[in-house]
Amino acid sequence: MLKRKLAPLSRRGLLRLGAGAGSLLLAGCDDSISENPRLLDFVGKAEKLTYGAQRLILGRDALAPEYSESDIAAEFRANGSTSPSDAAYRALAKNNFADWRLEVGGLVGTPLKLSLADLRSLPASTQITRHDCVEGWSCIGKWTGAPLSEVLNRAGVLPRAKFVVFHCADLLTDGDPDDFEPGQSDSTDSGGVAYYESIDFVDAYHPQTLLAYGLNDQPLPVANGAPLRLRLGRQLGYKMAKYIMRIELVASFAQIGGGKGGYWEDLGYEWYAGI
Ligand SMILES: Nc1nc2c(c(=O)[nH]1)N[C@H]1C(S)=C(S)[C@@H](COP(=O)(O)O)O[C@H]1N2
Ligand SMILES: [Mo]
Repeated sequence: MLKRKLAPLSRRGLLRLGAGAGSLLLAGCDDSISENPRLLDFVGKAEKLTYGAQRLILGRDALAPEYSESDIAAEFRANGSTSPSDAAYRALAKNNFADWRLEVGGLVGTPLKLSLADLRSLPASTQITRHDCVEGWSCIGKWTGAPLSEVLNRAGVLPRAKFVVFHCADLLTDGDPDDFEPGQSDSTDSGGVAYYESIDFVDAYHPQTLLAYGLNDQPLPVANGAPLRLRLGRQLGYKMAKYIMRIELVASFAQIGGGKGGYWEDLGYEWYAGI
């Protein structure tokens, strides 16, 4: 069985990836970083500034580039969990997610339970954008979904809320997904910790932030997070939670998981992964 971890967070990989403010500032530096301690120090500081720098220089509300139909990858690469073994999830998938409900709760005026049909009846948005994984690969896909803002506005965000947390169906152990293998019985999930992620309201209300249920004009495949996954224009792939079961609005994520705001963050990755 092939199990993979995310590659260690590499500055050089990140620098090569994107067209974001951080990489514009540091363009051309990547080959010499490891040999030059002062430059390394500069890059380290610049990375810590990324959250603020992106906002000051481009504006964190700036749009990510959108592409044309001819740029779409023939097959969108899947990564991390691709077939959750969780028994409840498998039962929902077997029934084409007809019984799945997205719970929206926490610091909201009106907790919601939304079916896929409910989500599809909200104003839809389609975008062709590039997904950048911290491991150093990119893939362009066409995503369709409901802007997260549409759902948040219906739930009514309470003033104390600072973050939006996405709770997922898949379980992982030390970075290894507990993927379902053919021949395995449906109830043999071996446990682990559920994937989760969080964003702030700059990203939550960004117009390219979608709760996506469609990929390349088809229902979102299980490998890419069916029935619903987050799409962000301006952050790395690991922020884009797949297999979303519940959205929770919180004032702090100190009490959630390991307290760092996400599954990979709890293992040492940056909470803000701007591109
Ligand atoms: N629930 C969940 N979401 C996840 C992951 C995961 O393992 N579980 N992996 C993340 C990573 S590292 C990436 S690059 C993308 C991969 O999305 P894809 O499978 O559509 O390529 O999902 C992100 N969201
Ligand atoms: Mo990733």
